[in-house]
Amino acid sequence: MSERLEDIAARMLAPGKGILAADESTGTIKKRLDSVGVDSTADTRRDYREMLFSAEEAMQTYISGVILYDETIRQQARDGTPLVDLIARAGAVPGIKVDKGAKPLAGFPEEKITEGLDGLRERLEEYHGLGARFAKWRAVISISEGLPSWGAVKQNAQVLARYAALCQEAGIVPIVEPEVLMDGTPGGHTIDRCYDVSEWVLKTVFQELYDARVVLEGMVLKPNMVIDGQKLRKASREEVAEKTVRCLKATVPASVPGIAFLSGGQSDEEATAHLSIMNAGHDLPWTLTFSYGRALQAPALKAWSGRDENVAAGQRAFAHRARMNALAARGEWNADLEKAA
Ligand code: 5MM
Repeated sequence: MSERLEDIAARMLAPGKGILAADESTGTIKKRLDSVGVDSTADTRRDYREMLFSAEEAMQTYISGVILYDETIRQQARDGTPLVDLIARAGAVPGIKVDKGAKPLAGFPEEKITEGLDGLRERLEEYHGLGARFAKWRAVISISEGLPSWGAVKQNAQVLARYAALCQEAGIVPIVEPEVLMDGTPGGHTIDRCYDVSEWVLKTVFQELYDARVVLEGMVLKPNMVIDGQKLRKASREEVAEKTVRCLKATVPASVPGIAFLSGGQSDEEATAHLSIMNAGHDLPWTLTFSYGRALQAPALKAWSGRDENVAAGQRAFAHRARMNALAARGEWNADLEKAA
């Protein structure tokens, strides 16, 4: 019998752990590898991800799940072990990105819609067979003068809901990721503008999830934090935490078991600090944790830089960031821990 969605979600939201987003598509991982002078090939992408997934301390102690890309879920470590098995052996849940990226939305210049619903039922069945027990779909909403439009918000929410319903049918927990981008507006936008758009998007998403009969107890939400544009950063860490919690309480039903944030381009330490303040200072109806890509991987990527002799250093850097974020998931992080390390 398949594991219940609620039980998979509980494993993904294990106390004091969080999710590693390692689902960069081929174009994005190329940019990441380029940044440390490594050619992006199937082998180097495998080596990099093998370095992360075989990091015992990080994976066993702080990571509850890993989001993979289609190529990675089919790859093997150098010794022939499927990468999915490395993840499962560490006690983490393997997951898969199933969207096919954000494409221009017809009729809505400058806005995007995430594609990938065609054939999704069959792909989910295959991914389940390959070991995935959760999936991820990212919708992208950009803020600028007069945008987003209602049409773009609504259509992205509808697609997220169709995806989530198909996942649950396949015994796969959907991570629902409506990302309001931090850097949409060229001149930057305020935190209050981010609040308004995030609230609107989340309200719409939960209405569509209800209409699509998605079981909220069997999903995980992956939202942005409520934060001002990167170039305009004025809000204090406390303000970001307070406004994010307020926005989520206004929009996310308590039957959702957990919320795992994206980092969205925040610095490693900012992403950790914000999460910790939210968990320390608030009474929350859901688990609040991380599902970071860049904010978990950046130091590890740099320390590794494509060299076999740096694998241990890369794994140490990954373990450090994972530990800091795991402490934040308990509300127990403080800046001195960074310095001490
Ligand atoms: C890991 O990056 C994911 C997207 O990759 P593509 O743009 O190549 O499809 C991304 O969806 C990621 O899972 C989330 O945005 C969280 O990552 P960050 O870096 O924002 O924490």
